[in-house]
Amino acid sequence: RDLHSFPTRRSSDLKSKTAFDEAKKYIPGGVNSPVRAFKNVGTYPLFIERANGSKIYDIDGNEYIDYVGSWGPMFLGHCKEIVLEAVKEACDKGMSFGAPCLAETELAKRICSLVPCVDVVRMVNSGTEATMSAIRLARGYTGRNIIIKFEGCYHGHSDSLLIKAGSGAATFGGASSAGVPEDFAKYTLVLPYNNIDAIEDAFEKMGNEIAGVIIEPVAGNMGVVPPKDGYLQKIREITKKYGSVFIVDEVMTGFRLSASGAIGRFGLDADIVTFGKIIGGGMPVGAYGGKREIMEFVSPTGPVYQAGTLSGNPLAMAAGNAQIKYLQENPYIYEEIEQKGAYLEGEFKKSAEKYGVNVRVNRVGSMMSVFFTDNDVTNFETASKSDTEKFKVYFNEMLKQGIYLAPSQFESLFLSDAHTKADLEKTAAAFDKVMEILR
Ligand code: KE4
Repeated sequence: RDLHSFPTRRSSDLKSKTAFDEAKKYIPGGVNSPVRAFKNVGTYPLFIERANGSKIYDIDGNEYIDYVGSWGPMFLGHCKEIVLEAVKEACDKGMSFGAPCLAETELAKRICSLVPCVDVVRMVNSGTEATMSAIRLARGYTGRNIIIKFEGCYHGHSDSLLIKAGSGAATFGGASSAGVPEDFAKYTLVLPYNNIDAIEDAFEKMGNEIAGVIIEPVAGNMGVVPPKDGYLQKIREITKKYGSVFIVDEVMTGFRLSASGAIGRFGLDADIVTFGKIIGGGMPVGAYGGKREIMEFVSPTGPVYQAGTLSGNPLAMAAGNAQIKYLQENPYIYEEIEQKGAYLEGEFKKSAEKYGVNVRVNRVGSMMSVFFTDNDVTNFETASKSDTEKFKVYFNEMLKQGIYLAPSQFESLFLSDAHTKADLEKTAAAFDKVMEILR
């Protein structure tokens, strides 16, 4: 089948096309974050008018079941009453003070009470700020420069983390973005995910120069790739042995993969944990926290500077507190969402099998990806062997059936508490049709 010939759009969302042309006159690429431009799926994006529960509605009034959920934050679904009420109430008292407020302490206490290895936590405004600060803290605390990250993991767009893998496993790579001085790359070592030998080699070679290791405990930015059994625990062991800081990036997985995130799901110990997305309930919030003796190196108690005008602002804290509090009071959500994920995974696998389409479905809890490949996907190298032309057809055919997925093979589908059985059945039926097309 010539997959290139598939029409990528239906005619019922032309207002979005016009809106996109207009946006491109004033915003780079017409978007405020690149992945939203739908470049990877060969078409123009939908402009969203509103959302509610598991649904989003474009400016043409079309309804979609939303599996992006603002890339993770909308874990309780859109317009969750308890979150909206909290934000409206906070609004009436003032949007931002630039001074301490009780809501900051409340959210910090919630995070510390839920994540065992977090004694102290600092609020920032995005996941990027959280990981950028965590890296600076690891360097300031250890007095070392080298950071290890993993190929296919994304931790936001700070210079030290926009680095691509080198040719050999333990060789330094180069910048993965223009504008990052090559000199920066020499302090970031990029290793293959799920490869413990590569870590051991790197630490044998330069362990005493390594400030820290940062990892997605379940990768969500190369598509979903779970850690191999014992892999994360091994990294914990090695970093402890060499006095390096172990940074677990839970911006995506935090409070999603369990009431205590991946840390709780895997019984992990980390020195620093970064957060974002769900802790903001849809408002711009990031955070980094960890062991007291490390966190006290952060200004004003220590020499590592970090600051932010709107960090911990009362509106964002109101949204974050409302969402996290609701999760604390309704732990059944985690079992339920596990079952929703298992159902969808099962239905997808059944349909692919029925039509003989080679896919791998990787899932951890409410995070899932469909890779169009016939090899197991355990790292970036195997993920990048997927057939992105087939993904493009999958994405656009699902969209035509009212299913809104992340517009890239290298992203995750996100289930929320708001997705109903009917939503999942409709999604499974839509996927079945796509498999028939792709057989
Ligand atoms: P933000 O700066 O986008 O809030 O967070 C950066 C970040 C850090 N760590 C992890 C594990 C992340 O997944 C992210 C951001 N995730 C992407 C989705 N793959 C955000 C979507 C986008 O870039 O528009």
